[in-house]
Amino acid sequence: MDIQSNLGPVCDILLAANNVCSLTGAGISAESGVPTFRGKDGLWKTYRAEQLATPMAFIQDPRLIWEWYDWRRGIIASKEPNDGHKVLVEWEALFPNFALITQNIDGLHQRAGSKNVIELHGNIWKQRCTSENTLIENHDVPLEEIPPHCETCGALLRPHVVWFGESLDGSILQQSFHLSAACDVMFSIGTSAVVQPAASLPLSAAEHGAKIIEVNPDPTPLTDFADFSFRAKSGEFLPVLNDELKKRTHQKKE
Ligand code: BJW
Repeated sequence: MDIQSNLGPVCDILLAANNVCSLTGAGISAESGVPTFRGKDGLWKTYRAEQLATPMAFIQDPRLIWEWYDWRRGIIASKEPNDGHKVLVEWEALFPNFALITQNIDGLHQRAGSKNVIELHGNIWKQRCTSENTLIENHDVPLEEIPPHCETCGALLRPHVVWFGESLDGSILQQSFHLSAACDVMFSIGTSAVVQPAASLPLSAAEHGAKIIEVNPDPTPLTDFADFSFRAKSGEFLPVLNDELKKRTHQKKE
């Protein structure tokens, strides 16, 4: 889809919108240098998902799984939010209601400055006690102990993330479907749109009448349902769209 000729129509829709929602995936952090899962150089190319991101794998070999997360925490800690993350920070102020729903566990949206981030798949900087379910924030890189144990009860800690076959937090999921159903415009940014139930959020938004805008260098299963699908890197496209939006917002005020 040609970017220049479609910026105008997208801005018109956005400036008339009350509720704007954005679903992000690993692709928004790609330009920061955080590996995606399924793209070229994705994490799953060297490690098979079913070997590592499952509760069974953790039960069988907690050390291996924690070593993998420790390695990823090291990568993420050394990276910075990019221009795509930064635009979404500005959108919290630009739109009357803006919701940011992410599948990412890297915390880069928050580091960029986004205040309200709905994390569908958890957060790599949190650990959860396998016995008491308590949450502990931990930013050590590298971890002092692998696998780590709960200081209170001694039980094994696990990463506070959602693995395949595990349910997402019920209230977070309910809130996300509610926001998707209520929005006028939904962005799908940097996600392969294959992992459920996250991939259903834009479809639910479309069913309720929202316009769908996809930003991804590659087509996805969502592309055919999107009103606009921009084949672009989010760190490059979002600033261009944002500049155009700001230009038109100022023109409107004059
Ligand atoms: C750029 C870019 C740039 C590159 N700019 N873009 C229905 C049918 C079949 C299976 C299921 C089903 N419902 C549920 C399932 C099972 C499963 C599932 O969906 N499997 C599919 C793979 C088929 N889902 C689950 O198990 C979920 N739980 C659940 O549904 O519970 C109920 C249930 C239980 C049991 C049975 C049935 C139902 C839980 C899913 C948890 C996902 N967890 C992970 C790991 C998190 C922890 C960790 O990181 O270690 O979450 S998997 C991984 O995928 C991670 C991501 O959040 C998630 C999504 O990936 P994402 O973000 O889309 O990344 P990529 O790499 O896939 O794509 C990157 C994109 O960026 C690409 O398109 C690039 O082109 C693009 N890109 N550079 C913009 N610069």
